[in-house]
Amino acid sequence: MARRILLLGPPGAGKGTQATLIANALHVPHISTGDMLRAAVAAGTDLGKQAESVMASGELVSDELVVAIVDERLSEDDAHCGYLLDGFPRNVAQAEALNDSVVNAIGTVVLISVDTEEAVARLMHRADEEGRADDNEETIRRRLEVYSAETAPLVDFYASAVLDVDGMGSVDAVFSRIMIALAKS
Ligand code: B4P
Repeated sequence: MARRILLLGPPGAGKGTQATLIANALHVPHISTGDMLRAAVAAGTDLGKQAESVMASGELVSDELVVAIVDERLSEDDAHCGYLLDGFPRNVAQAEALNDSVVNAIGTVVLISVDTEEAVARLMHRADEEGRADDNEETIRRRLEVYSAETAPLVDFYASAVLDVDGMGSVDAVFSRIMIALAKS
């Protein structure tokens, strides 16, 4: 059966980290809008030029742009047998657009919950390691505000499909919790 999974959680919850592990374990493509947007910025495409300053400020890139790249990605052959969406949808308008797309049946939503200060600490640590343009404290706090205002309402939007997983602790511990929750779902 096709597994269509969506990962939700604030910046720093470990979505990107866990998505890689889950996608490998379940043999489904990992589709990350953050990764696709960063690749577009690095390649200097028109999309990247439009997204770069928005991402650096911690705001959301326009729904129109993001929905278009996700629609295109979901129409590829490897997504027909399931996928793991990481970072999309980011607001109710994007969730409604996903409902209207051809491969719309989200089966399970994994919500990774962490304390705000833990999320900030993880992202500040990544800033030291990787130097991502949006990993400075001011932008991190703005991203967390945007999450609360725009993305957190998706927990109610998907209500009955949501598995709430504790994201505190080691990467391995969180991964085990997610796999146990998915196996029971
Ligand atoms: P994303 O790339 O989605 O970034 P993020 O939410 O900040 O989380 P990320 O997945 O990278 O980090 P994670 O929590 O795994 O988005 C970046 C920007 O792109 C957005 O601000 C927005 O501008 C734009 N964007 C993306 N999607 C969009 C959309 N749909 N619509 C509009 N705009 C969009 O990990 C963080 C750090 O924690 C890592 O360093 C990791 O190593 C560490 N970590 C993870 N798990 C840990 C653990 N258990 N213990 C310790 N450290 C851990």
